[in-house]
Order: sequence, then C-alpha cells, then structure tokens
Amino acid sequence: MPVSYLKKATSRFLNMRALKKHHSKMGWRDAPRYTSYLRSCQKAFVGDLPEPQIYGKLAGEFNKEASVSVWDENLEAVANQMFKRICDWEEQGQDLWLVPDGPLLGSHQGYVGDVWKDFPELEEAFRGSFGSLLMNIYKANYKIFYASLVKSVGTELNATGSQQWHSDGGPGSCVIIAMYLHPTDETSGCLQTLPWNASLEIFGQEHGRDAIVKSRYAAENNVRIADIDKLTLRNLRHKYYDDLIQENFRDQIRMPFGKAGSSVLFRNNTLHRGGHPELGKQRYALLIHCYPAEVAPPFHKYREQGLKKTAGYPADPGF
Ligand SMILES: O=C(O)CCC(=O)C(=O)O
Ligand SMILES: [Fe+2]
Repeated sequence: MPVSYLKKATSRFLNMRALKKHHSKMGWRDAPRYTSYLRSCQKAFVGDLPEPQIYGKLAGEFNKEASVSVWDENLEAVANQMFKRICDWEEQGQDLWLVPDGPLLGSHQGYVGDVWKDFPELEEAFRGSFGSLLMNIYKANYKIFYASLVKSVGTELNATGSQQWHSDGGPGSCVIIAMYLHPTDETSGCLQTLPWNASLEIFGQEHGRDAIVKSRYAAENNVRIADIDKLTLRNLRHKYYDDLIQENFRDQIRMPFGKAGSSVLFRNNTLHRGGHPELGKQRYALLIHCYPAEVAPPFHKYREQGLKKTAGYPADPGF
C-alpha cells in the first residue's frame, strides 16, 4: 500500500475522531484547542448558573440535538424595536444592505453598519435569556465574537451559499444565535438544522461520496478532477448533502419559527441551511457568534467598539 494512501487514511481517521470529540471540522490539529479553552473557562467559573431549571433543560437539548430554540417577551420586545427602526430607515430610503453579486446573487444581504452600535437594545437580550442559555450551555461565562444582520429576499433563483445544506467548519465551541426580527412561518426561509448524530452519520460517508460525485462530474464535463473549480466543488457537495438529507433524514430536520424574536442557538458544524424565503417573502435575521469566556462579557467594550465581523472565527480562543 503506498505511503501517501496510508497517510491520507490516517488523517481522515484522526479528523473524524476530532469531529466527534470536538464538534468541529477544523481538523485534528486545530479542533482540540477550542475544547481545552472551554474546559479552562469552566474551571474558572465561580458562582451559580442562571435559572438552571429552565435554561439547563434547554442546554441539554442543545447538547443532544446541536440546536435549540428560545423565545420570550423580552426577546420579542427587542426584535420589535429593532425591526421598527429598520423599517423606518428603509422607508426613508437609506441604503442599509450590501447586495452580493456573482454566484451568491439572491443570497444574504449584509447590514452595512455595526449591528451592536446601531441596535444597543441587543444588550438586553444577552442580559436576559441569551446570556442565561449560553452560560448553561458552556457551564461558564461567554463572550461575543461578532454580530451580523442579514436580509434575505425571496427570488426565483436557486438556493446558493449558506442557503444550501452545509457545515461552517469553525471551532466546536462556537454557538451561533439566529434571531428573527419579525413573525415567521414555513415560507420565511428560517434556519433548518439536522441533529448532531445525523450530521455525523453523513460526515462519516462523505469522503467516499465526494469522490464518486467528483469523478462523475469530471467524466460528464470532460475535465480533470484536479481542475474542478472551488465553487463547482462546493455546489457538488451541497447538492450531494441535499439529496442525501431529502432521502434519509427528512423527518429529522428542525426548523423553529413563530413570533418576532424567535431565536435558534446552533452548532456551526452541524448540517444547516437557511435564508431562502419563498418568492415575495423576506427574512431579517441576526446571526451572532458566541464563545466561552473566563470572565463575564465586557458589555462596556462592546458598546464602545462595536462587534463587526473581522474574521470567520477567532484564531485564538482566548480572544
Ligand atoms: O441565514 C441562515 O439561516 C443560515 C446562516 C448560516 O448558515 C450561518 O450562520 O452559518
Ligand atoms: Fe452556516
């Protein structure tokens, strides 16, 4: 057996083991750092977790299913305030959204400003149920890496980018909060997630399937596998996830929706997709990336400096 084959097989095995243990597709070299940091945050935590009888139960669901939904009147009030302001600004003709072009046309439009600075009421949501739930999930303090706001408009175009089933591939300790600013229903393009075990089952088969899909594409299009471009590769993988999920995991798809302020907390590595509303529908959603911390969140710093996205994930878990 050639050495290179053995090497590849070994690293695939190690990566799969790291994925199971660390909830991350970063690979066996990088994934463990984020879990180690989470453990040190848990050791540093003193005091009681907030309302464990409510949020501990929800945290248990998050740990099992890789996502959990939450809603309360405080979240609804925050969502309503934010949405009213956005609608007012849009009516005044303000340019609030960066419209993507090229292959991601029809996908998410990102808010141009700094979400945390422009919507300070968000702090209320974190001082309330978001913070309580994050602390019960981490069994430690938490911090925020960035806050983004996206507008998705229903078009006749096919789903692209994160509207297709995917795994983000970031650190396993990241919890993403998706919060809708208005009432939603089945047609709103809400976030869909698969439970962790279903995602793992699919990841376990993915190498073999990937190879088949790639060689079929190469043969049909008369190109070498090595020459297939990145976007095509991503589309092929998304398509294969879609087919597999519709075939075998349809009944396990979770898609919470409801009143304004309805929110989902999810693991970025579990398979998910969202933001592809039906034609004539729109969806306004916050996407906030959270991580464990050794101390309570520095809200004063967030208020002063904002929380714009600077990278997909923190290179240092202790940021
Ligand atoms: O907009 C959505 O619902 C999907 C977002 C997503 O894929 C992500 O935040 O990682
Ligand atoms: Fe994603």
